[in-house]
Amino acid sequence: MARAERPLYHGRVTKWLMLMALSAAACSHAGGHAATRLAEEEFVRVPGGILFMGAEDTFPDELPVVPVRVRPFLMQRTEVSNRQFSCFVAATGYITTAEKAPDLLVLMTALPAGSPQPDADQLVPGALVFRLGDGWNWTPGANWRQPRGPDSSIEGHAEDPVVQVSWDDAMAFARWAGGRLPTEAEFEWAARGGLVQQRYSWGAAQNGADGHWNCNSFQGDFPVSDSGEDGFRGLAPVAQFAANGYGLHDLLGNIWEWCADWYRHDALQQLAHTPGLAEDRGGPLTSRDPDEPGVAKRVLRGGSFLCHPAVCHGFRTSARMKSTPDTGLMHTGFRVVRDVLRLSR
Ligand SMILES: [Ca+2]
Repeated sequence: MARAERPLYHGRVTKWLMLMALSAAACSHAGGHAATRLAEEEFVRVPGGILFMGAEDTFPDELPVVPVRVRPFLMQRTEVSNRQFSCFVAATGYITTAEKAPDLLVLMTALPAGSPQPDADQLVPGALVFRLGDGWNWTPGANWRQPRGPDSSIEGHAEDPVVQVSWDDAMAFARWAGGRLPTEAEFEWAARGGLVQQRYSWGAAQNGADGHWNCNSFQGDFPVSDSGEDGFRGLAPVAQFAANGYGLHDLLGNIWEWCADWYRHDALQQLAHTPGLAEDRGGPLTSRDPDEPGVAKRVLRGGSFLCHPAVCHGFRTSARMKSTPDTGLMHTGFRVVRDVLRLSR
């Protein structure tokens, strides 16, 4: 299977700070400043256990299946929404990666040796936008407020997941919200929803007995036409599909979600060589992607509204994706986890 939706260029930047209109009122409904952060009710407790990570019948980077101990943690029920991200920006004045012009020196340092220098017209704020029939294109002016470019807006989409956010942006939000990004093992464990070695959060079959779709993915003729048989052409607001066994929505489908870990193609092989039972320690210490050697990438999980079962089939519990930490994409966001506080004896 080809990974047709994986873009080849690395997202970034913007110079316009336009503090937009999801107002302070939407952020202060529960009181003062502290209440603008994610409330406890946003989270569910995910129990610890032994995750059989990976799958035997798919991409090589999901091999081998390896047992990993995952500790209990708290996970946000849904993806971070535009409303929640707006509160963060209003409280902090944070400017996302896609809103800043790329620094040429930083960019060239991140690219493999010998890479050509980008044209000057590419060194402007922007991010990657997908259009049916046209694929992925670097789009100046695309950012979380204008996810499909300057002519788009999130007005009326407060409960859509925030997108066009880089790994760095996601980390900044998570710290502000008193949490962190999930490890890759935590994400997979959570996505499995208490089921063991099932392809999807809801079981082995992609669709329900009546043919209904269980998450927001892509139906139709990819990448030309999206028939929207699952009820959504493009992005869906959070929690439009049933929660999994842990009470978590949309870990599969809708958007790819950033994880804390560096991406390595052989991460599961490394875990398999661990003496005794492997513990989730937050992934590899370094990144390696044979598709683009020398480019450090973070893990993405969960698949998106652009995942077609016959193309990338990313909306599987074991499916792995990768991108550079500065990348913004219109199908990529995140959610926050928190540690379970344990009382010492
Ligand atoms: Ca869809």
